[in-house]
Amino acid sequence: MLNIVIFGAPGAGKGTQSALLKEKYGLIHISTGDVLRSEIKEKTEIGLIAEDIISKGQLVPDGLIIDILKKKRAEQEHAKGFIIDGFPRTLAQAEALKVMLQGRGADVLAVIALEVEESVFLDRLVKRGADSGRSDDNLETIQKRLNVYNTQTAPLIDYYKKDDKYFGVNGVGSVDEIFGRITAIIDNLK
Ligand code: B4P
Repeated sequence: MLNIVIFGAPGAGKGTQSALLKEKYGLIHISTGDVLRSEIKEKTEIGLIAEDIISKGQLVPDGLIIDILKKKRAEQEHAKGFIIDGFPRTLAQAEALKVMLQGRGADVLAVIALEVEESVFLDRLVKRGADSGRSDDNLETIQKRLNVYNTQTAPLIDYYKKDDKYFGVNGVGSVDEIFGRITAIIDNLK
């Protein structure tokens, strides 16, 4: 089973590249950010909890997001593999993912990290905020998200390096150039 985690700071381009990878390799794309935004739109119980947290740039509780991922995976019992985008974001989530996959005799093949300088992703997110109307794409919230990334999510880099699963990719360039860098890594591992 081909399980790829797309990793990176907010606005690194995870969603953009995941959509292309899903097509190329015939995988199921699970974006925890997209799931949460859809829950908010439909005003579900989860959406009501997540709305305020996301607009403040914080992470929703681990238990809630882990349940979402389990549910999404269970819905796709016979999938060839998954592109997991925006998850894990904490060490507890990484451990939960490991256990979830091991239960099916599977593992994460690679964590592909899009490495982008702060000035580049700040610019991208501010531009996206102007079009998307996303409550978390304004400068003040983006700074908070960055702080959350540095304190809670960046420690996962060492976690996956220890397992030789971490692959850093230069996330600056055209979307096609970056896609080429990622597929070169995946094709080499398959
Ligand atoms: P996400 O939806 O994961 O948001 P993101 O990190 O901002 O997006 P991404 O990196 O995918 O950027 P994109 O491709 O769109 O999370 C949102 C929030 O949900 C989190 O802050 C958190 O509150 C919550 N959440 C989600 N998952 C969670 C979890 N596991 N645990 C707890 N909470 C969780 O790219 C950004 C912009 O750049 C786009 O406008 C795009 O067009 C542009 N772009 C992309 N590639 C480009 C390129 N090569 N050149 C120029 N522009 C480019």
